[in-house]
Amino acid sequence: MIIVKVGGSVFSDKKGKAENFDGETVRRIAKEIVNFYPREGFIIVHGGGSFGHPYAKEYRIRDGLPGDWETAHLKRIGFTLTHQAMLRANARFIEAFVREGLPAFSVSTSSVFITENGEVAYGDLEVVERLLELKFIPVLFGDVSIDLAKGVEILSGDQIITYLAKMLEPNKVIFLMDVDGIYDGKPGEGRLIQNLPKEEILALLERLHCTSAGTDVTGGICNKLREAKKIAEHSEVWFVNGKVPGRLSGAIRGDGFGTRIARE
Ligand code: IP8
Repeated sequence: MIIVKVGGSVFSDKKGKAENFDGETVRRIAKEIVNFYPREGFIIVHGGGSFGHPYAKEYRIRDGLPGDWETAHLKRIGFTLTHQAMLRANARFIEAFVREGLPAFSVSTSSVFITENGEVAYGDLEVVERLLELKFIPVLFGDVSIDLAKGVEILSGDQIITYLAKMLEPNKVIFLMDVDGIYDGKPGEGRLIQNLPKEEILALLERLHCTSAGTDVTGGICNKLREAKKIAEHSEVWFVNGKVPGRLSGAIRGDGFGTRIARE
């Protein structure tokens, strides 16, 4: 089984209009998967892109639920609006996959996971496992979450993948991004790292100044790298350009162009 994370910047322009969706790219991703399914099982996890992130920022969901009624009430509304925006993104994914003949099935993240400070504290994967057995393609997404410490939180698709990798031990986890992989510098600049040993990730995080969050409410490339370090305990990890036709297929086959972190 392979887990594919479709980053928000692959299916939408994060700086563009609210809820813009690159249907052509998502259909092409589905077409690439058609060549491997059902010999290979897949779980898809997509990010927030121009759907979830603007609401999450506006309503400061990551700050948690405050004590006073007025502010908490507004936050509850924002929590719901963020989730609804993610459901709209998810519906677009399901439609595109089904159109290509893939039995993609929506699994609503916030109904399956509970977090503690943004990390999965509890996840019920029974339905996901049964769906896989029955040859469905579960499609999860970065979402809001009920949080044991803060009341409300954002659960990033990257955190979900770490949990799924730990529990389900996939053959591979593939992160689709809008750049060719992990760079020894700013994304898209510097040298592309084609083979990244797990034990070098910490030093790379320091070189990339990954001490503060980027533009995403969930921390962009730094968060991905931190999660990749944990995922590599359970699975091979790839970072490839999801905007370029054939790169996903290459990563699935194992001879692709991008960054590979071998499973240790
Ligand atoms: O883009 C964040 O998911 P990510 C989801 O995978 C929301 O980090 C709701 C902002």
